[in-house]
Amino acid sequence: MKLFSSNASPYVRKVRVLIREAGLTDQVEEVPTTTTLLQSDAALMAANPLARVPSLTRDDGPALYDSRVICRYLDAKANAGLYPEARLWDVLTLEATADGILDSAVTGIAYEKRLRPAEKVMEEWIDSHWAKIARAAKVVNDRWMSHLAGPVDMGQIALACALGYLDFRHDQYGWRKECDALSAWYAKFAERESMKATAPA
Ligand SMILES: N[C@@H](CCC(=O)N[C@@H](CS)C(=O)NCC(=O)O)C(=O)O
Repeated sequence: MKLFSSNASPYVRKVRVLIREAGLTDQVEEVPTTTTLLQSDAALMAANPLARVPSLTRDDGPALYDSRVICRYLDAKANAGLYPEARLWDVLTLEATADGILDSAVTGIAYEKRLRPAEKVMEEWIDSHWAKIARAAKVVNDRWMSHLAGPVDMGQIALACALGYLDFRHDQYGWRKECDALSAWYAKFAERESMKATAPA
C-alpha cells in the first residue's frame, strides 16, 4: 500500500500515527506529496479526484480517502482495536470533533491567511473559525477527560493530531486557555513514540 503523505498535514498525521500504533510500518509506503488547493499533484489527483492527502492506494481495490476512511480500513486490516465496538460512537464523535477542529484550522484559517491576497482576507471569517476551535477544545476539556483517561483509540489519536496542528500553525491563539486538563493530557500523549516520529517539521 502507498500513502500519499505530507509531513505538515494533520489529517495525514492521523494515519501515520495509526500506522505506527497498529504495527503497519512495513506494509505502507509513505510517499511525500506536495499539493495545494491551487496546484494539485497529478498522481494524487489520479488516485483521488479531490486531490487531497491522505489518500491510500492498495492492490486489492480502488484508492481510499479521506483520513477517517483510511484509518478505519487500516485499523480493521491490522485488527488493532482502535475503534472498539463498546465505545464506537464515542470514538467516532471524538474523531469528528478533532476533524472539525482541523477543518476550521486548515481550510478556515490557514488557507485563508496563506492562499488569499492580504486585502481579501476576512478577519470575521477567521475569528468565527477560531471560536469553533476554542469551543470544541473547551467541551473536550470539560466533558471528555474520563474517555481520554481510557485506552488509546482513534478519537484520542485524532484529537492529539489536531492539538499538535494548533501548536504548529496557530500557536498565537493559545488553545490551552481554560483547558488545563486537556493540555496536561496532550503533553503526556505527545510523548508517545508514534507522535514523536510524526511531529510536523
Ligand atoms: N477531510 C479530509 C481533509 C484532507 C485535507 O484537507 N488535506 C489537505 C492537506 S492538510 C489537502 O490535501 N489540501 C489540498 C487541497 O485541498 O487541494 C481528510 O480527513 O482526509
